[in-house]
Amino acid sequence: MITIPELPFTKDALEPYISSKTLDFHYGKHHNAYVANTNKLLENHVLRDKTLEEIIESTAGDSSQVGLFNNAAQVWNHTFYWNSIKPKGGGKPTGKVADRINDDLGGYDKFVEAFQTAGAGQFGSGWAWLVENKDGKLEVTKTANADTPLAHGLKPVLTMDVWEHAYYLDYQNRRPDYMKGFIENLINWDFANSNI
Ligand code: MN3
Repeated sequence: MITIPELPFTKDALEPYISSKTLDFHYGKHHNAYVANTNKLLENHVLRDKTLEEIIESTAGDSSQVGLFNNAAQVWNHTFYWNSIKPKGGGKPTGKVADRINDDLGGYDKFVEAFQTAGAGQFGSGWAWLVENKDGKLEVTKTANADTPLAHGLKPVLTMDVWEHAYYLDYQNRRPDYMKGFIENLINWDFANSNI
């Protein structure tokens, strides 16, 4: 049985960058539906007692388990996304993630450029990520639809949802404006630091 974690902030805490109305739908409807669908697909399933991470890793790349993978990965990605943001976040990082961004990505401005390019360049639905790659270096990447770095042996550090449901009520088609608000005002660098 998979459960939906509580949001780590109140629904109006991210305004004006993400509205409470968006969170009503994004958390209350979309994330919730992925949880309900995952539980339905797990009924009588051999993986029903496994953790969410184990379910994702076991079903990745298995064409007979696409529905379970997609829903389980979306549950995980969304929980990671809520933790990736906070009220009065964003701007330049501090701590070890700042040092690692300097060493591995060439500095904060390069990170912003790469993260924006990943988010804008994801055609259709998907996610932009800061991950730690197999060589232990930070890297910016993107995934399509429900796909997640967990399925590729990469360690997620931070994510930005670029599905239209993440921003359409607030920004309509202006994905770059949503990304700007996200990067400058919402990124939870404390969470990123806790992941490396
Ligand atoms: Mn979403």
